[in-house]
Order: sequence, then C-alpha cells, then structure tokens
Amino acid sequence: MRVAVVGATGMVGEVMLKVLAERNFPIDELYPVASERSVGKKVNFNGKDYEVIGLETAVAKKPDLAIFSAGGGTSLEWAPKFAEAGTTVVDNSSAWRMDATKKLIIPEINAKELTAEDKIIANPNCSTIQLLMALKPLHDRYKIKRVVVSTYQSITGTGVKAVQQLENEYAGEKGEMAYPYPIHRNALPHCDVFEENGYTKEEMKLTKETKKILGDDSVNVSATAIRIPVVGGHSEAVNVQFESDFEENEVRKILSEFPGITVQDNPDTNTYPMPIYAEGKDDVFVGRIRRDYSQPNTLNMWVVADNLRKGAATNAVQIAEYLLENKLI
Ligand code: A2P
Ligand code: 11C
Repeated sequence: MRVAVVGATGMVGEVMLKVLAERNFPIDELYPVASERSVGKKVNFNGKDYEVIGLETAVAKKPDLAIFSAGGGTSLEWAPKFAEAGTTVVDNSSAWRMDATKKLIIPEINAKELTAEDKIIANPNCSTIQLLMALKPLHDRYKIKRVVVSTYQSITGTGVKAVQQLENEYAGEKGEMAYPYPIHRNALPHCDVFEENGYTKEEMKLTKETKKILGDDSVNVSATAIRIPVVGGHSEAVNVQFESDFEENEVRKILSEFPGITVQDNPDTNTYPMPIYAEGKDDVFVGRIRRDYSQPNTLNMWVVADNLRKGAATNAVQIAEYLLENKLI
C-alpha cells in the first residue's frame, strides 16, 4: 500500500503513525503530509525518518489510501482531490460525517456498509465512537429509547495548543490560550463552538452521529460535554433507557463479548475505568454498571477510552484494515 497520512505532524497524526506501525499495516510507501510550514521536516515511522511533503505533492503521488487528520477545512478542500486521483480517503475531521453521500463508520458496528465505491469515508467524533461502542450491543438486545450523556473530555481532543495551555498554567507562566478560561483546576462546560440552539457542536455531534451510525432516528441523545484538565482519554457518564428490561449481569456479559470492549466493574475492589488506565490502549472500557431506580428499564454506566486511539487513530486504521481485508482498496 502507498499511504498518505495528512496531518502527520499533529497530535492525532503522530498516534496514527504509531498505530499503523504497531498493527503492521502493510505500507510500501509512506507520505507524511502537513501544512507548507512543515514541509521538509522529518517524522519517524517504524524507526525510520520520513520527510514531510505538502498536499499538492501528495495528491500527485496518487496514493492508494490517505488518512486525514488535519482539520475540517483541509479535508473539505483536499479529500475530493485525492478521491478524484483514485485515492481512498479515511477522514478523521467533522467535514464529511453528516454528508448523506458519505458513510460514517465504526468498524465493529457498521463496516459492512462499505463498498469499493466509497472514496471518502468519515471517522466519527471521538466521544461518539466510545459512546456507541458501549451502546450498540445493548441497543441490539434491549432497544434504546433515550440516552443522557455527560462527557469529561481530555484536553488532547483540542490539540497541542490546549496541552501547552495546561502546561503553562501548571508552571504559572502566561502563554497562548486554547480555551477562553484557565483549564488547570477547572471544568469548562464548553467543547467546540456554541450553536444557535444553546448546545455546543460537540454535544450535537453526539446526537446526530449516533442516529446515523445506528441507522435509527428513534435513538435520542441528550448531551452535555465538559472539558477537564486530563490527558489520557475521554470519560462519559451514560444514562440509557431501553424499551425492554435488562439484568445487570447480562449487560456485563453482552458488553464483555463485544469486540473492542473491556468491562472493568467491581466496586468491591475499586475497579472501574479511568483515563490513566485507558491511555495508550485501543479498547473502550466500561464500568459502574448499575440500574437507575428512578425510572423503568434504565441503566447507568461509565465509559472511558483514549480519544486519540479508538476515538481517532485506531478507528481510522481499523477502517483501512477492513477495506484492505475485503479488497475494497
Ligand atoms: P502543521 O504541523 O504543519 O501545522 P493538531 O490538531 O494537533 O494541531 O494538528 C493538526 C495537523 O494538521 C498538523 O499536522 C498540521 O500541520 C496539519 N495541518 C493544519 N493545517 C493544514 C493545512 N492547511 N494543510 C495541511 N496540513 C495542515
Ligand atoms: C474534542 N471531539 O475532544 C473533539 C476532538 O470533531 O473530530 C475532535 C473534533 C472532531 O474536543
């Protein structure tokens, strides 16, 4: 495979290269791509240095696959140019997710929708991916009516600028602000921009992407997305009401049998998912599984994943692996 990684110098791009190497993705030629200001810089892949190239040069190379994580604007402009050159694009930005002509894929859930005609494939938002990994097997068994989710999101979801802001604040130094307020010793009820309806874009991604991925408009998600000074992953407190009733132990069994989920749930031993354990791992971790006694057929759980891995790079690489295994590229 001749593979371009667009955004290779970024936070997700770096993890993308790491995940491609770890999973032995068959790469014959690698093209790390970034903005013009990074052209000529070196990035490391599998112990070897590669020179960063620009988008124009990368399109001209007509790679088999391009994995994009360079922001929505870059994807909107450049993904179609790669697609026209015959390259299959897996795009980690929000640019194409809700486009009716593009598939929005979590491989464990809906990879079967993919065909060789799909030239731009969208990777869902990080907080949606981990939520749906936990919801899908339960939806299949008990049918979801409504979900209320509160997220506790890592600053790495905002990018390098946010990590720098927190480091400056730790050190008591002034610097460029990624957020409108300090993030150290704080919690911001504000992820991505506000929309006209009073929700943030991040909250609306959870609502809209869920319906598209499950292929079920009846699943309603009400979300509050919070940024906290954590780096290892996103956490989510999930309250889900089903059509039919459940047994807590059956829920644990269903979740633990779903590929990509690890159940960590034993109050006797203080066992529950946390970002410090999820960091660097590809699985989605679920715990604190318990009945909500305030209304029928309702469950509470706590879902944690490394937002740069399953929430971004790993999911994108899994899509590429599926395409390859099924001869769709
Ligand atoms: P660069 O390092 O040259 O700015 P992050 O979200 O962690 O900040 O990373 C964003 C990634 O997307 C980086 O690799 C960045 O490259 C890349 N990028 C940003 N804007 C562009 C652009 N206009 N064209 C190509 N790559 C871009
Ligand atoms: C966050 N979910 O943590 C974001 C990061 O739509 O791909 C990724 C934004 C996106 O803020």
